[in-house]
Parts: sequence; C-alpha cells; structure tokens
Amino acid sequence: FLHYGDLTDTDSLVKIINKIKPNEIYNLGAQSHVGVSFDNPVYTAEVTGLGSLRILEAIKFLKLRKIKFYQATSSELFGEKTVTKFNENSELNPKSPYGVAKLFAHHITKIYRESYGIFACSGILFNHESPRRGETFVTRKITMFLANRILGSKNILKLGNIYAKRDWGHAKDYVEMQWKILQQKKPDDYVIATGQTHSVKEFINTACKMLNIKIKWVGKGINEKAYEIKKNKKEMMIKIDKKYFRPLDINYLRGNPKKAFKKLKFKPKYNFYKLIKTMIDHDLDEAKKEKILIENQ
Ligand code: F7E
Repeated sequence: FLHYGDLTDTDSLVKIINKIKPNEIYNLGAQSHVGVSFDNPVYTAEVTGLGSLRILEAIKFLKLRKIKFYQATSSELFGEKTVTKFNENSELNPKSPYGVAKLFAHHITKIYRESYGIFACSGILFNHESPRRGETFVTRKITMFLANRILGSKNILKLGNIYAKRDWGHAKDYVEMQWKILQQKKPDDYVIATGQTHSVKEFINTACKMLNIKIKWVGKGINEKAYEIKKNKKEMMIKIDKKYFRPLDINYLRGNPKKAFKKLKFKPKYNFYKLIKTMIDHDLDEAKKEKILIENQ
C-alpha cells in the first residue's frame, strides 16, 4: 500500500511509521545520480544524507525499537584506489556530494545501532543494474541506444568517462541480499558486489558483440569516437561529450563480497554477460513495441 511521505519531511515519516509500525524498513530513497549531485548538492545532502537520520530519529522517538532498519549505502563511499578490492574495512574517501551524503547515512546508521541498540544495518552496494535502471545511468543509456540502433535509429550516443571501471551486478541479486541482511541474528554492515570489474567501454563492446554490431574505436580522449562497420562502410555511432564528465569521478571500483558470501550465503545468479544480455533483451522488446506504436499512429 502506498502512503504519501517525504524524506525531507520528518513529520510525514513519524506519522507513517507510527501508523504502520512496520517490522522492517528499507531506506532506498535518495537523489541517487552521482553526476546530478554536483548540480544539486544541497538537495542531495537533504534527501540522501539527512533522510536516513530522519527515519532513525523517528524509530528512536517512537520507541519502536523492534523495527529492523536497512540503509542503502554505496561503493561511492570508497574513492581512491587504496586496495584492489574494497571491503567493509576499507578507507572511505568519497568523491562526490552524493558519496558524502551516503557516507553520512552510513555512519549515522552505525551510530544509532551502537548508541540506541536499534537493529540498523548498511548494505554497501556496488553498481546494481537491471532493465529497470533509470535511463540516465550509463548502462541503460547504452542498452537503450543499441536496441534502437538495431531497429534503424541513426542517433549518436554521447558519453563521458568511458574508462571508468565499475563492479556491475544485477539489482535482483542485490535486493535479495538486502532482505537477508535484516534476517541475520545481529545487525551488521555488508559489501554487496560481484568481485569483478569492467570499464564502460568494455560494457559497450560486449553489448555490441551480443548484437552483432561491428564496432571500431578511433581517436583519443575527448576526440575518441566509435563507428559501426557495415558492408565496409563506417557510420559514426558514439562520441565523447564534455557535458557528461563529472568534476570528479571515481575511476576504479571493485568490491570484495567475501563477508556476504560467507554470512549471507550470497551467490550472484547474474554475471557481467548475463546482466548485459538481460538488459539488451528487455530494451530490444521495448524498442520494438515503441516502433510498432509509432508506425500505427
Ligand atoms: O556512472 C561514467 C560515469 O551514473 C557509471 C548509482 O546507482 O552506482 C551508481 O553510480 C560510470 C561513471 O553510475 C556517462 O562517469 C560515462 O564513472 O551509471 P553511472 P555511478 O555513478 O557509478 C552507485 C553504486 C550508486 O550508489 C549510485 O547511486 O560511467 N559515464 N559516460 C557516464 N555516466 C552516466 N550516468 N552517463 C554518461 O553518459
């Protein structure tokens, strides 16, 4: 049942929690786009950072200590490549207003757990993709673009830092772990990741291969471009646009999910290839539906 509420409005949170008296709360609410957080840093801090404190305060104020609380935190807490695989004890050096807001949410969750005995846990999730991913996140931007291209679109995809490496997992696997985190005997924090890392460029190349699109990269830096090779002709397909670079970006992220493997029996069902395949299949279906709709108008 959907209730009206807002992470910036303490009163609405207190009222909903008091009315429902839930067993479990999963705080997945955020301004979650890292790039956007540079344009809207104050709003991001309000929702992504203070929002979690407002829920924790409501639980404390209402004395509903039996509620189990899950806070979605993020691999954006890490930042500098201090290790090859980040785990629960790695150094935290966020590189964006979003990362700092999540750092606040992460620490405040731990503080409420240790100070007031609230069953409060953080899931440090690495990139979690799926066909439901928002259209401005890079994976979905790529799969939607390629699906439309297969159906004849001549649009050009504009991207930023294609050398950024991320640990890409499937949201379905990760959501199951969020639930498992709250089913443990003791509240704790967990890294949820696949343990593998691939660049944005590798994501594009792999997706093109699956779709039998012959791709050729030329140039360097801001002048790098990708062409589609078709019957010995080349057509521009992707170019780099300054607009999509962030003032600061994290170039390398790879998680170490050992603790989740052991304690939560985490066994991801999707690897990098299966994840891309699922997203492409979905976006191809959507693009076909859209095309039929337009043709019938
Ligand atoms: O960027 C680069 C971009 O926006 C991935 C969120 O769920 O995961 C997500 O954050 C990489 C970055 O995700 C474009 O610079 C290149 O290096 O898809 P993204 P993200 O920033 O990693 C973490 C775990 C979260 O917690 C966040 O909430 O790709 N990139 N070109 C681009 N990114 C975007 N969005 N658009 C581009 O055109």
